[in-house]
Amino acid sequence: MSTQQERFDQCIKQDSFIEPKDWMPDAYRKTLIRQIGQHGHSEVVGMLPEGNWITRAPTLKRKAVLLAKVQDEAGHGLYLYSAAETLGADRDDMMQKLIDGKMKYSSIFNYPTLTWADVAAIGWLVDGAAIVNQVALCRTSYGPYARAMVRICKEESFHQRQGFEAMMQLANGTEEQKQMAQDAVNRFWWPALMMFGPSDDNSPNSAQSMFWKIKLFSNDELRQKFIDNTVPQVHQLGLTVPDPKVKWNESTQHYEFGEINWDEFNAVIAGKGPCNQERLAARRKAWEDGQWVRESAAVYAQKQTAKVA
Ligand code: FAQ
Repeated sequence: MSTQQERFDQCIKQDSFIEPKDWMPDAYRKTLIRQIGQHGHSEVVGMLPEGNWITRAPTLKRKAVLLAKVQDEAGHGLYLYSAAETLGADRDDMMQKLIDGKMKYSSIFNYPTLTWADVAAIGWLVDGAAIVNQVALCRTSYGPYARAMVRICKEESFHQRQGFEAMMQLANGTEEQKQMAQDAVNRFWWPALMMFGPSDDNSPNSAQSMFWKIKLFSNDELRQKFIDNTVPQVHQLGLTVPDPKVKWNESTQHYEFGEINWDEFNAVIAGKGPCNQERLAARRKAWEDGQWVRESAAVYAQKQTAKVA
């Protein structure tokens, strides 16, 4: 075994961070670019379902909060693309792969936001699920990814609270508002559980990613943690979980739950979800419309560099 490989293995064993200039196996680099790139794309595509409601938010306060949240997601995308660049990834190439459907983004953003309650449900459930996954990633083995996660988690935590608070208002409102809240939970509950990825026995990347400590917990472990956190919150809101099998198990100290529809998950990640085409068309348009901005920025940067020289 090469000295470089030994040093890398030692670093992973001792829970030290791998930094951009450190030697790393090609497959480790490739796995990180895949995961961080997909994560960045999820943040950016994730702006679309909620962005859909900015002009229709019910009050000025809700509009201001939603604008701030959507801007935060754009910022998260930028930190993550920057982290991927430290591994040698090219941002334009990642964008091209996204709009060509060659790079994934989170399945959850292929569902529509039909009512205002869906925006509340995304803040509460989707950001809630993202936090469970991302708190663990604050200790992932690649330094720039772990550090990006610390800031992202702080912001996601505000997102989750505003979503819960918006949901609470609906759940305690008129009968119609409560119905709207329940309908949003019914539609977003299962897709939120799918965010954690396939079950452990069907997750091809998990074993290697856990060996390298890119992932510190398995997909099923994190999903269970989310369910344990969230079922009591649903009850606190006076709503119901759309799963008749949800039941507290005293001996395991966890909630039991029903079977996830993996056919639906597989269809969504294969591009056949309700909004896949719409999401990619929106990103493609934004990328094309922004071309002149990128070109102008590059010319400006060149001129500034020439001035300094
Ligand atoms: N959607 O072997 P595994 C957010 C793919 S951020 C789509 O288990 P892995 C913030 C997976 O890529 C949400 N594809 O894979 C926000 C792989 O395909 P590949 C995003 C999925 O990587 C809130 C294949 O299935 N968070 O929401 C999904 O070890 C509100 C086999 O799966 C992250 O990306 C899925 N749900 O584990 C923004 C967190 N699940 O690449 C706006 C970082 C799996 O081999 C508004 N990522 N796949 O072709 C991770 O932790 C991991 O990548 C997992 C998947 C856990 C997502």
